[in-house]
Amino acid sequence: MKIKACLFDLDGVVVDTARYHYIAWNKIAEELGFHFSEQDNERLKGVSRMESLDILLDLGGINIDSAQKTELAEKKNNLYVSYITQMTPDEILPGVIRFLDELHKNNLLIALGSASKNAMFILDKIGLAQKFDAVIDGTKVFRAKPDPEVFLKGASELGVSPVNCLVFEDAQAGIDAARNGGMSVIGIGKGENLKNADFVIPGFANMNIDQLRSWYL
Ligand code: B16
Ligand code: MG
Repeated sequence: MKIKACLFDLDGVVVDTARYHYIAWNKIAEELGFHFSEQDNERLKGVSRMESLDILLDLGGINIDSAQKTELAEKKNNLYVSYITQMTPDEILPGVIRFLDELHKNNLLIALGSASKNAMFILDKIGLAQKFDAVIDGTKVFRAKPDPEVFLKGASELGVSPVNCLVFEDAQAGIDAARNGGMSVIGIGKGENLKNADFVIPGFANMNIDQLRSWYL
């Protein structure tokens, strides 16, 4: 098979931390005095913390200086960390562990490619840290998705050429990042929200190595 390594996004692919991000950002929006809907939250998926804040402030029509921005971002992160501290392995999305184990058994390498600076903390909480051969997160990258940096670093740490890498992503910015890095990409979620993925699947419950082999000969 063409694919030698799989790179997984974290939020929305391995776990559903988007709802914790939403609750935390919503509290910040409430404090600032405007409504922030779940629909608005879709725009923050896969986007870095500071870019997320800029989108939020834009939605609320709020203008503040960079020191205030840093303070708000820190406040949001403290809230977010207080939620993810409670996470357990039960929150791993269906089929993920079985699929990761199947990839390992078939000698494929596995990396995490996440925009989150909290990725390692979450992996520890859900007990998945040992399953990844490489972890690239928001503490190791300088350019946010759709820049391919996070996935290219993952490929390089694994020692696999980008053309032999397959990315699993739930956000358009992440799909674009994979494409910009010259990688194959499978979207997780609904097809109409994910353009330019090779295939789109609802999750890993029905995903297996035979399916991968048939798609990527
Ligand atoms: P943090 P992913 C992303 O994770 C989230 O989708 C996005 O909503 C969040 O703003 C970003 O991480 C940064 O997270 O504030 O924890 O550094 O989808 O790339 O795994
Ligand atoms: Mg994501």
